[in-house]
Amino acid sequence: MKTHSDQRRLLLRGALGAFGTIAISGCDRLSQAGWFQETLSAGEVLSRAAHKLLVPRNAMAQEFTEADLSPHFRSNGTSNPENPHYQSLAAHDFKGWALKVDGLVEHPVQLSLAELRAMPNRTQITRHDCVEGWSAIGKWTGVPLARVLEMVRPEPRARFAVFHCADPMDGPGSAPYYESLDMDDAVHPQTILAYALNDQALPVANGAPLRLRVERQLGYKHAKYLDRIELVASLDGVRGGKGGYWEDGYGYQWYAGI
Ligand SMILES: Nc1nc2c(c(=O)[nH]1)N[C@H]1C(S)=C(S)[C@@H](COP(=O)(O)O)O[C@H]1N2
Ligand SMILES: [Mo]
Repeated sequence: MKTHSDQRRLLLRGALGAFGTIAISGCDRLSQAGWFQETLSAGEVLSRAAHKLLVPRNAMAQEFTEADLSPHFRSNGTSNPENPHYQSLAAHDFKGWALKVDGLVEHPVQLSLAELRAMPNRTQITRHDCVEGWSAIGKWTGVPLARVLEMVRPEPRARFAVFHCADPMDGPGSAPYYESLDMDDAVHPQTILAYALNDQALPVANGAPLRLRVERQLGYKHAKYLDRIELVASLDGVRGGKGGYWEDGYGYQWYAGI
């Protein structure tokens, strides 16, 4: 009898075979097409296609119980943004802070923490997997991104949500962290803008006052210290064009499904 993971392996082999054939026969034409080289590498197209085939876009990430919680949810990457504006907001319990949501939307908004907390919320206990090789289980509470998108009414040509953060990555004044999702992942029920971790206000080390949780993707997709969500038609015009800080600078995969 085949186990679930055997079935997944067989499916994956089938998918790789099919895409492999297409990739090989179409290889020359593809490598001549400039857009192909500039947007996604062949490996990235393949892994995204295989991931979509194995995990339907509406599949839910596994959720856990309180008994599974990690005793301490560690911090990674920025743990305290080197940004004077952020520091003064933090010193006042983020009272003057607001999340901007704009770009290709009919109704741009700015939402305070109190407004976000008054919206419908979702709590989920999930496992965070960092590409550096550690995992932790945490309980997150926040507003489903889908609710915020309903409020701003994205234009039909909006295809990606870009998350702009408050932490400069190379010292004060440098370009801040950023990430992006396509609309399928943006409206997924477990994609939330979290303001609480383990029933406490989100700590600064984990992205206060608001951070993204996108549970079917790797840790670096979960943008902390959210400042602005911008809806765009294409990632080409955003910073390096690859959709995120690690993608632009270090060749990390944009989709990063787990
Ligand atoms: N703004 C911002 N978001 C970020 C990062 C960062 O450095 N800055 N690091 C990413 C990485 S690599 C991981 S693993 C998680 C870590 O989240 P944590 O600090 O809550 O553990 O945040 C992600 N989001
Ligand atoms: Mo990470």
